[in-house]
Amino acid sequence: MSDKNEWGDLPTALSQLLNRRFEHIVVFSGAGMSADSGIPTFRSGSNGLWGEFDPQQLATPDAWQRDKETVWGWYEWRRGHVMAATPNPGHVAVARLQREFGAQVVTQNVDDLHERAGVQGALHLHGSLFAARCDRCGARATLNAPPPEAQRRLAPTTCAVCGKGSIRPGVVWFGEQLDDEVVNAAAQRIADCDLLLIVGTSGVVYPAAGMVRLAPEDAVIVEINPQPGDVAARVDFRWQTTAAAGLPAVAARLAARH
Ligand code: BV8
Repeated sequence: MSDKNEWGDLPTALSQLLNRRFEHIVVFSGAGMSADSGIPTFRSGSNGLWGEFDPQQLATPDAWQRDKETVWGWYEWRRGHVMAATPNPGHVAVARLQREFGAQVVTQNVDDLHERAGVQGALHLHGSLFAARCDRCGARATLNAPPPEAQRRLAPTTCAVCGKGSIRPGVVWFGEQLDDEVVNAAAQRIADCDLLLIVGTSGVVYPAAGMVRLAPEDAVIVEINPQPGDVAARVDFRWQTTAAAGLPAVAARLAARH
């Protein structure tokens, strides 16, 4: 059952759930948020020249120690792919939720599509493809444009500060700790929310996935995902749709209420 109205085919039950004023909206996004922008998700997307690798094998300190050039080639391909992509209507809707209702973003994603759609202050639990640092002294490094064509193996640059380390991606690899400050700020946001939109995550990567449990008992929790994930929170409504279709409808519904 859905209301045919200006907010698309929002299911009636969800429309009723959203029929109130929310003061603290949080969008918790995963790789599915960017799927409609052509960015492969972590568990089901194509992996280009690195097809023989499971992304989880490449996104580790061991892979970096074992074969920096393969790992760096992969990250630079991904960075170029994101730069060539554009924010999808889901990203645009999240920026509208922030502009009109002060919504905040906590994301597991390492792309900058939320920011390019206009979102400010998104917390990146797993870092960013657009940050880089020395793997030895930790000095931040600025990145030049990635190579125009994917390079299966690409030598990382040597750190200009210590002259010994290699410049690595500014992301959190499997087996690495998340940044405490980012985690604490994200936890506070979710603990204060009255509407939590969980978008495009399989909910399998911890500790990020477990953070949705911090939402208050009386918060409304909505999952937007074509295949419902394993989200750790109690969910009031699972909408089996894409981020690009679901989020604009939710934003329009909330705008009609406010
Ligand atoms: C930690 C950055 C502790 C890198 C990422 C053994 C050793 C060490 C740790 C562990 C271990 N075993 C388990 C762990 C914990 C591990 C973990 O959780 N593993 C999982 C796989 C079991 N976690 C960690 O290692 C974390 N650190 O625990 O440290 C510690 C303690 C002491 C000392 C040292 C350490 C660090 C985890 C961070 C990993 N880095 N990214 C990079 O990107 O290269 S995680 C990576 O997965 C991405 O960030 C991605 O966002 C994230 C989560 O995946 P999802 O976002 O959910 O994406 P996924 O593909 O899974 O799902 C996509 C979803 O979208 C699907 O549900 C799909 O249906 C949906 N979808 C598809 N299309 C659409 C859509 N939705 C909407 N619209 C659409 N159109």
